[in-house]
Amino acid sequence: MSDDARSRRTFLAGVGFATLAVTAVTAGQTLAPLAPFAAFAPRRAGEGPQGLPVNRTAEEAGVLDLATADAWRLVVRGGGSTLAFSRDQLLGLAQTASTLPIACVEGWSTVADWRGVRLLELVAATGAPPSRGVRVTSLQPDGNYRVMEMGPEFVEDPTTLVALELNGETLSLDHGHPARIIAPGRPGVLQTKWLASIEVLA
Ligand SMILES: Nc1nc2c(c(=O)[nH]1)N[C@H]1C(S)=C(S)[C@@H](COP(=O)(O)O)O[C@H]1N2
Ligand SMILES: [Mo]
Repeated sequence: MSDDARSRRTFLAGVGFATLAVTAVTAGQTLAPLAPFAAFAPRRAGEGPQGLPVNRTAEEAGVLDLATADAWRLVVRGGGSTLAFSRDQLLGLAQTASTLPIACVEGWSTVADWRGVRLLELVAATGAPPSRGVRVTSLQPDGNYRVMEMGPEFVEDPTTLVALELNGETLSLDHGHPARIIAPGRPGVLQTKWLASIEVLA
């Protein structure tokens, strides 16, 4: 065993309790025993790409290929129609800025500047009435955060976005590229990253 590996092992033995505690509070996520520890650094508030911590990276979520594919489209279903938007097409729609926090139950909350298309506008484009909830599905193949539902009060809120930019830059892969949801007053778990589709609920 190399010196590095040995000191790492000693170090990890010392944090056994902390690792256990983190595993317990993240129950429901499928994580290898040491994975939560490895993810500590980027979860510290104020750190991470684009000045915002990362809850789960694109690689960890298994979305790298789909999230970087030219063929990616955001599918929006409602009012009897199915629309598909490329990222460029979304950027061609009216862009709205929202300053909203991500508040993670794991103990951090960071305010960020988001820019993108109002969810309300995408719902309206299908012809569906605005006072409906939506079901949002991520590119993620599995896991608890793959599907999320949002009530009409959030759909109608003009600050709720399909975000394309974060803190003045193109949304990074780990923060949900090509597009993610950002809505006011919702727990971080519901701020779905790596969008695949949005369905207007009946
Ligand atoms: N698809 C998907 N969206 C997700 C998650 C996830 O694991 N998968 N994590 C959620 C959680 S728990 C939080 S706190 C935020 C964190 O967003 P950030 O990593 O961009 O800071 O994303 C949310 N959106
Ligand atoms: Mo979170």
